[in-house]
Amino acid sequence: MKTVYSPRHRLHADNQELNAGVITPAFELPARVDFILQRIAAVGLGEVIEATRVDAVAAASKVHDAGYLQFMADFWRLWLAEGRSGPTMPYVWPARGQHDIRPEHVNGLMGYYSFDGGASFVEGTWEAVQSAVWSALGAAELIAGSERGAYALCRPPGHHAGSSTMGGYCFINNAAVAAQRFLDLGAKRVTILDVDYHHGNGTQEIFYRRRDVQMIDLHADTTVAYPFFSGRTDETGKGEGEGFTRNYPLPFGTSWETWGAALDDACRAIEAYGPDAVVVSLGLDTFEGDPISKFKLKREDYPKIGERIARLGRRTLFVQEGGYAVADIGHNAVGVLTGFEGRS
Ligand code: OKP
Ligand code: ZN
Repeated sequence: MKTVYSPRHRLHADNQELNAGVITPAFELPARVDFILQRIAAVGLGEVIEATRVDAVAAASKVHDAGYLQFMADFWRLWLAEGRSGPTMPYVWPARGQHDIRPEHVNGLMGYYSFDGGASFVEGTWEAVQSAVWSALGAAELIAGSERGAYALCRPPGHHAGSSTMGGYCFINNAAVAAQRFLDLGAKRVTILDVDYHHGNGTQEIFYRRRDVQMIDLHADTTVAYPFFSGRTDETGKGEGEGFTRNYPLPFGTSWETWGAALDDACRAIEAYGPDAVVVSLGLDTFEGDPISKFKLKREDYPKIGERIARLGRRTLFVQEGGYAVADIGHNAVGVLTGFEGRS
C-alpha cells in the first residue's frame, strides 16, 4: 500500500493543550509520524510519496465554513498584531444562554471557532494543517485511480474538527475532505468508519444531515470520556441523514473481544449501505499502552482490524487520526495496513 505524507507536518510542534486544570505540552507530537514512517520502511509496506501542494482551502471549503477557514488563515497575523508570539489558547466559549455572534477580537474569535483548549497554534500550524489536507487528497487520488487501498499519514489529525470548530488537536477534518472528494469524483455513497478511541464529533456534525456519507464511530463512552457532548447511540442523523450516523460507545477497559464484535456489527451496517468507498479514520489510541486512553487493545489486534475492513471489499482510504503511545504507534498503524493487505 502506498503512503502519502508531507514533511511540513513538522511545522506544527511545541504546542500546548488544556486538560482538567492544567496546561501541558500537547500529546500530539511530530515524532508520531517518524515512528510510523520507520515501521513502514521496516516492513516494506510500499512507496512513501510526498504530498503535492494543492489548494487545501478550496477543498476544505466544501465541508467547512468559509469564515472559519479565513480565521485560521489569518490567525497568526492577528496574534502577532496583539503583541503575542508564544502559545495560543482560547479561554471563553459561547455556551448555552449566550449568542452565536462572531466577535472581532482574536481572543473572542478563538473561542468562537473552537470547542476546547486542545487545538493551539504555533507559527507553522496553518501550513501544517494545509499539508495534512494535501496528504488526504493525494491518497484519495490514488484510490480514485487504481489502488484498492491507500494511507494518508496526516498530521495534525482531523476528526474533531467540525464545520466551524477546532478542538482536540484538530483544525481541518482531513477524512471529511477526502470523503467529499470521492463524492465529487463520482462516488454515490461513502462511509467514514472512525476507529479512533475518541468520538469523531466533528465528522459526525459535518455529515449529520446527509445520506451520501454514512458515519460510523466506535469510541469510549462519552458519558464519561472526552469529547463528552456527542457520541451517544440515539444520535442517528437528522432529516435526510436520519439513519446514516451510527455510534458504538464502549466502556473503559474494552479489549478485543468487545471491540472486535462492535467492529463486526459496524461492518454489517457498512455492507448494508453499500458504499463506493470507505474512509477509515485511523486512530491507534485504543492501544492498551496509550497515555490518554482507557481501552485495552493489544499489538496483535491491529492486523485483525485491517482484515475485517478488507472483507468489506471496498476501496479504502486510511486517514491518520490519534494514537499517543509514540513508540508503539508504528507497529499498530502499520499492523492495520498489513492486515488489510492480508500479509500479517
Ligand atoms: C484527539 B484524537 C483526556 C483529555 C482529552 C484531548 C484529546 C484529543 C484526542 N484526559 N484531551 O481523537 O485522538
Ligand atoms: Zn483519539
